[in-house]
Amino acid sequence: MTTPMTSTGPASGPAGGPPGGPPIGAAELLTLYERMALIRATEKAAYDLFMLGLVKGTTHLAAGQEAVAVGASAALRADDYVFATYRGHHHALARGASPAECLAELMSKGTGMCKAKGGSMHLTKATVGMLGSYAIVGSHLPMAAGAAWSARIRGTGQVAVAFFGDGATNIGAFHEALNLASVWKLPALFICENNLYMEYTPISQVTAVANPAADRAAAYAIAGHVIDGNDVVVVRQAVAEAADRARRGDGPTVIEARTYRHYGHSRADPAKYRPAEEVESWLRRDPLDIARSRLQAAGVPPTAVAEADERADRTGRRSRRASRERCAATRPSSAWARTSAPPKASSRPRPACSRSSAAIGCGTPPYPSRRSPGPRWARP
Ligand SMILES: Cc1ncc(C[n+]2csc(CCOP(=O)(O)OP(=O)(O)O)c2C)c(N)n1
Ligand SMILES: [Mg+2]
Repeated sequence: MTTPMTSTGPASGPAGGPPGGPPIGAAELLTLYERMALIRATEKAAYDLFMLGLVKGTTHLAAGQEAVAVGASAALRADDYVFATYRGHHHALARGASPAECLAELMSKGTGMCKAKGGSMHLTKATVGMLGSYAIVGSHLPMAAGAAWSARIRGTGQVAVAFFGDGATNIGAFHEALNLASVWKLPALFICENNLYMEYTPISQVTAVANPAADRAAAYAIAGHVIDGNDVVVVRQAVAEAADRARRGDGPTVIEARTYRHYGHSRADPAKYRPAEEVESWLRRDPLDIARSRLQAAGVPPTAVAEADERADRTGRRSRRASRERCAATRPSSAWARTSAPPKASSRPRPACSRSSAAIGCGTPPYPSRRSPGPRWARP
């Protein structure tokens, strides 16, 4: 049954400040805020490196969706399993991967998280339970069910989490995974990051139900919840409850977290298909702003928040610099030594533009300049 646990996003609920949420200590809230700020800063660095032509292939940035990964990770055990999509930077970083190893992986360096065997779309770090990012839409949901099955057989109490997009709910693997997870009461969490679009298509135009993941959960006798995916506290609470149920042996849960990507689908997408008012309403509900409102309400001094921002930005800048230095100083990963076709230097022409991400809009404007303040890092 679909249960709205809390407020949904602006398309179906009130926009603005955070709803009344579960209790969370001010110190933990500040930690979660800083983690989101760090992810934002790391993706800013990824954007800059991409514009300099240093990232091989493309990137799918998750700016705007950080609260899902950070809130969920805060509710998980260190040994739980996480599976993500090609839009998986935030999940890897939320699980504890370092910005430097993430950026180095994007640049196909031997110092990268997967020693250049993965790249942006396949970030994997088993030591933090990040069991991979997958480019084939929906493919990792049955894998997460398999990991959950393994955990149950071994009696470890671990849960397996699959993060996926709204588009994956129209793929057969989504339905196969939910069905088996329910039949076998697997300790699995299916967390849909419903950002309203599958590539350039509004999910509402190609889906028979309003809540593409949560509404379908009922067909498999799984509880489905729609939550505000931009509120890190709401996500943390929903995932904590679902993980508890799974560990108790009560089976899987579907959580549909409504959120929005600030950028286009990938770095090639100017995202002009999104109505300006829609973009504006979601930018007003930036997960960092919502967390900041919560921090203020919790009495955390603005100086502490500013310090967290500064630490996150500094780490992002350092990681970017370190990755570039390594780029100049080290050879590509030995991964390529085992392939017959070594990677070509990126031949794609990059738009002529400022080297600064403050100038986003370089032919592929991801943010609606003039219509909104844009992302935090690009604001004057
Ligand atoms: C099986 C399969 N079909 C099509 C594609 C091409 N494709 C790549 S991303 C994407 C959209 C997925 O949208 P969604 O699941 O909502 O994730 P989001 O990008 O919004 O995070 C599609 C159709 C693919 N990678 N795999
Ligand atoms: Mg989507």
